[in-house]
Amino acid sequence: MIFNIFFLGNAGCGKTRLAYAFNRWLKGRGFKSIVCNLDPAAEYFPYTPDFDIKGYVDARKLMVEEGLGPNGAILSSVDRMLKMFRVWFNDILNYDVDFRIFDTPGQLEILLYRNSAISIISKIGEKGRNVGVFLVEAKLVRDPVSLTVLLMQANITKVRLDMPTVLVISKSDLKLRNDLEMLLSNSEYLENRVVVEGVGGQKSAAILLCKALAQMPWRQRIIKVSSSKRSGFKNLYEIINEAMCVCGDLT
Ligand SMILES: Nc1nc2c(ncn2[C@@H]2O[C@H](COP(=O)(O)OP(=O)(O)O)[C@@H](O)[C@H]2O)c(=O)[nH]1
Ligand SMILES: [Mg+2]
Repeated sequence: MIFNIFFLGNAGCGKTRLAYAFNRWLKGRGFKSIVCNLDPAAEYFPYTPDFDIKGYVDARKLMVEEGLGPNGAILSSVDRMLKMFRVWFNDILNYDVDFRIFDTPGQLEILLYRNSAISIISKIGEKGRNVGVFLVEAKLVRDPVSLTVLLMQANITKVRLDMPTVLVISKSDLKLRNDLEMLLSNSEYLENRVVVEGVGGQKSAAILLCKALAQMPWRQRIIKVSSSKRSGFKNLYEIINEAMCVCGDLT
């Protein structure tokens, strides 16, 4: 069985670096693995992907050809990617692999709200098993309200993309909040911190979000990775495997 691993998360959360670093780690363990860039607007890579969608659909070229702005070009690119799916996906299928790592577009909202993007992911899932890795960038979690919003987004992503998804803290070499793991794994604690630390008129709404989160716990141990330090990859590998085998408790 081939695993299709999708690195997901907000722009800058570390998807591209991790795709590269984790791919190398897998290869170092003797697995056959490739990295596929699915971002038609990716400008720069710190590595050369094995497959680059830009060879087929390039948002920058579409801007010129169709007279579109940057966002319009990305949306049009994703629609085009779906139309041409068989053509480019055949390139990926030519690789004999255990793991396909997919680096996804910078803007998470494209995956969440564009039906074409969701169809593409589901079609990829017809050849192998899809698993999502939602990256929570440690630096962004300065306060419990921002974490609440991120966790909500992770849940929305899981629901929308309809695949087993694990939650991972990225850039863990940077200073973390001391109680980050507790905030992530204990929704009552998170809610208490929102009550104590939350500010502004929407605090009561944030508390309601925490209550909703309590109804959809992640039921997994917290995994921390760092692409800079190349740490946490064994744990990431294990939790990805577990997510595929059991659809329940990963604590
Ligand atoms: N300290 C640190 N920085 C990282 C790490 N991974 C990525 N970055 C930095 O975060 C920025 C965005 O990373 P990138 O992988 O391009 O994020 P993406 O937009 O999600 O693909 C870059 O400047 C990276 O150098 C990490 O593990 N540790
Ligand atoms: Mg990227």
